[in-house]
Amino acid sequence: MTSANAADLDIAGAFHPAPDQGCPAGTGTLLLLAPREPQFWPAFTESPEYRDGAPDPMDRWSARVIGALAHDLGAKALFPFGGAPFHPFYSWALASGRAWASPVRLLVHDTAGLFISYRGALALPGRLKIPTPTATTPCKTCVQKPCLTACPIGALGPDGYDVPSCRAHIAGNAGRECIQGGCLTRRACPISARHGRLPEQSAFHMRAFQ
Ligand code: B12
Ligand code: SF4
Ligand code: SF4
Repeated sequence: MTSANAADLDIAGAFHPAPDQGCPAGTGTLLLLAPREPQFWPAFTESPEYRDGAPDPMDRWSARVIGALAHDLGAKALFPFGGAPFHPFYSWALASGRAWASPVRLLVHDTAGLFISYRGALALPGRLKIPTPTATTPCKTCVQKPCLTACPIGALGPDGYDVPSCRAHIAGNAGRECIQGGCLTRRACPISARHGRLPEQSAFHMRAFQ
């Protein structure tokens, strides 16, 4: 969709939701939007939201840009942030057929790998023709599965995510590598590594998470 691309976003997945999939009533098609890399970060850092120094610049950028797209397309904009109850983005990602649960539970996406992060979604009233996803989970053929061992403290592993341990680690000196370049587990995935996300963008998210 060229209007998404013009906004430095990509359609990272789409599906025709069933009534029980948490979409607004009457949704015919749900489009999941993610940063278009590598141009997203330079474009975002030029935006008024990044420059005004107020809190949550990326969420405010997403609300403005995706809100405008929704207005132009007669769609409803939905966001992964904004407080509980959250829209079920993880489940929507699985429904798109372009993202899967990785061995560490984080989503792994066909082109973004473990770096997948959605900025929002568009709920359209009509049933758009969408390509049938052809990819299968890359984890099947990833022999070494580096995501399972990359976290130096084992906070992300086969048993899921130990959030307090991760937060404690990145608060100290030993966690500087995670803070400055992004989560080592997410970076270890060969698909993430090919994706083109800039380390500055990961550092921005890690500071927000911290
Ligand atoms: C709460 C939340 C967190 C919490 C708690 C997460 C936890 N305990 O696992 C905290 C703040 C810790 C967190 C951290 C991060 N999160 Co978060 N988070 C969310 C959020 C806002 C809500 C999740 C939720 O409750 N949904 C409602 C439930 C009912 O719906 P559902 O998501 O479909 O439910 C499924 C999942 O919960 C899943 N599930 C169950 N157990 C686990 C455990 C893990 C580890 C995961 C990933 C999923 C998962 O199973 C459910 C059924 O399918 C979602 C966005 C969203 N709206 O969903 C992002 C989301 C899951 N997070 C995301 C991201 C990017 C992150 C960070 C990487 C942010 C960052 N630093 O850049 C960090 C991780 C830190 C790191 N090591 O890098 C992405 C997904 C990334 C991925 N590849 O999987 C999402 C989808 C947001 C987005 N913008 O795309 N997050
Ligand atoms: S490192 Fe391999 S096993 Fe882990 S998420 Fe990436 S492709 Fe899947
Ligand atoms: S951010 Fe660092 S400590 Fe936290 S899960 Fe990732 S690699 Fe482990």
